[in-house]
Amino acid sequence: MTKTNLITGFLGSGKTTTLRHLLAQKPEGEKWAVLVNEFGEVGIDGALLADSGAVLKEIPGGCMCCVNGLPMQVGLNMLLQQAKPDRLLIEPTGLGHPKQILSLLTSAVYSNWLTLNATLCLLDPRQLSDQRVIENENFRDQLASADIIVANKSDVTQAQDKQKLDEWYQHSGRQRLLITASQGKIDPALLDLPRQNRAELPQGKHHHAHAEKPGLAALSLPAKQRWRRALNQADGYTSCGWIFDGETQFEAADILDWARAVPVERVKGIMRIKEGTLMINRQGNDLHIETKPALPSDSRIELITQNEVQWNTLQSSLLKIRLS
Ligand SMILES: Nc1nc2c(ncn2[C@@H]2O[C@H](COP(=O)(O)OP(=O)(O)OP(=O)(O)O)[C@@H](O)[C@H]2O)c(=O)[nH]1
Ligand SMILES: [Mg+2]
Repeated sequence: MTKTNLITGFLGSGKTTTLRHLLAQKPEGEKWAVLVNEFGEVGIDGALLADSGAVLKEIPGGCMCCVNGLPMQVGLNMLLQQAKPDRLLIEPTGLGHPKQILSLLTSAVYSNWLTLNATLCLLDPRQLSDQRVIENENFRDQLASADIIVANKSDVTQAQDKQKLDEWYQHSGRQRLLITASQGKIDPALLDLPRQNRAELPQGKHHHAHAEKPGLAALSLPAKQRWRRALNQADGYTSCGWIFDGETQFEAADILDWARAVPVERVKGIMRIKEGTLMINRQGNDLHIETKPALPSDSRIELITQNEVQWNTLQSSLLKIRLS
């Protein structure tokens, strides 16, 4: 039986950061697996977790319960039966449907393969002051379905955010653990806490607002194609992502200016620059970058927003700043 945790949380709350921290503490000799599910088609988090030492499976292109159920089950079965990991950590998209995912994971199909432990929900307490976020049903469900709320980003949390968090916690009714963290640095022992929150889970199939699609592989480029774009839409959000071939390079300053200026809520990218790899991660106005000398095999960047955006205009400016 693989010990399994669902690590939920809204867009940009720090799920992947937390996974990276947890994976860095994996005991030697244990095999861990990660199933990472992204709203966008191009898949960025998988690349961020690629050198983490875990067996990795990606499900891009929408919430994992909405991406065609069968390939998802096949992927999960393969992961459990072939890799036989000691531990499985699942990151659904920040726009995912936690109740439906829990219902899937607790279904008979998996009962002989996994033990579902505590569900962790990452929360950026500042999101409690964002009307568009608190009205989002998925955000509310993520908090409601969690056993442990990780109030992350304590380094940037102000007194008023802390107050909102306390108010929310007091009114949240059900008993669940609340812990504070920065950079997702949580105690891995939390993963062994049992699942206690049995909040009403939906029975049967979730009604999907968009067409089911085959998932299970981050988008790639056909041979000889220099770049391509992929759009996805669900629950009032749109993602637009681009992939560029391994020959294409960008100037770090240009791509950062572009990423800062685009009128969207979330930007994630892994770009090929002259110096190596530039990783871009923007949530709202917070921009975080990392670089490493190794070159990525391609460049990929993804935007997620509730706004009406002229994708073609953004695309033209992105294509213009390519170096080759
Ligand atoms: N200041 C600050 N930034 C953080 C902290 N934790 C994560 N971040 C940053 O927040 C951004 C989003 O973090 P991710 O870990 O990618 O968030 P996520 O929940 O996986 O995002 P999605 O998968 O897109 O929903 C990144 O730029 C991180 O560097 C923190 O404790 N403090
Ligand atoms: Mg993530």
